[in-house]
Amino acid sequence: MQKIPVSLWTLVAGVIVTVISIWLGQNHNLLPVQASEQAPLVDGFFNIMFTIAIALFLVVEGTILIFLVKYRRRQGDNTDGVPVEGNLQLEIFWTAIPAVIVIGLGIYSVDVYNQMGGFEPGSHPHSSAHVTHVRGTALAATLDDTLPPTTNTNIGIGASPHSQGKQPDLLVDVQGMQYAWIFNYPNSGITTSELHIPVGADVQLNLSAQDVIHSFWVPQFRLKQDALPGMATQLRFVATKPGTYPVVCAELCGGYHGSMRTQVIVHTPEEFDSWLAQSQIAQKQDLNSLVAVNPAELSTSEFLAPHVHDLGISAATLAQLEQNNL
Ligand SMILES: [Cu+2]
Repeated sequence: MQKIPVSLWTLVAGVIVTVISIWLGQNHNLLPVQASEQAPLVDGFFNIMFTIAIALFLVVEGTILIFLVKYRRRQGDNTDGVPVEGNLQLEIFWTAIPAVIVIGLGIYSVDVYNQMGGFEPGSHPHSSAHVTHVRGTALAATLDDTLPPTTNTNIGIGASPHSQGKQPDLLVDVQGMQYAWIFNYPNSGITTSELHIPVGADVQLNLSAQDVIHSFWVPQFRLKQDALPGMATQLRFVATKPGTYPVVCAELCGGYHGSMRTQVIVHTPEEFDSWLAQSQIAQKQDLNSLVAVNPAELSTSEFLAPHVHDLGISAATLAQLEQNNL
């Protein structure tokens, strides 16, 4: 049998490794659904890194396995192995390849970060707690009494290259504390424990922390931003898929850090408008009208009225029963 040249089987192995790596890099199902404009950028970067990692794994582990079999000690062979010492060309080769990969990934990551808005935090007027821009000069506005003092340092994810110079559609002040998130809508006066936003809207979160460092993380958005005591941070994004996604505190912040969770509800624009209207009414309502009812003061039919559906009888039957009992 004729021997297959090394160059040929190296080529075949290279093609197989490339095909497997590219396929797995695109079909790994390791990440949750993409629900923000930034998510595909992050995933594109992750997939490239994952593809490279699989290729390296296959080449290194595959070589080990082939060598284990091919160069195993045969029966009766008591000779020493071949003494090999240094190979300059090989060393240059295996230093140059990782260097090129790491520099390439570095440049790509900077581009992804720029596309996400990482280089433009703080380029826009904020809510009352932060800064106002007057003819190009940033003037510190008076701080809201209810918020901890914040500096004008702007850290986080700001406008993406295509939203630069534009006002966000929705501003939300987000406060982290041990062990909850509080969302305040400065333009409509609503305060909630869950974040509600409309799909497709350019949302800006102004984050602060009351006590220790917390981190606002929505895995489906592929976004994570620290909330720092005494220092303003921000997170600007566009949600692209209606749904309910978890908000997780991603910075160990104390004994109940693990329970510091809530959710972000991405509404259709119509749903969001009605939620906004309902919340405004609910939060303005006179609290006296919401006082609990003392059941002892109710008549039997009044007391049973909310339960007639579960009892499988109609209100009319109930009235009749009561008549009969009197
Ligand atoms: Cu926390």
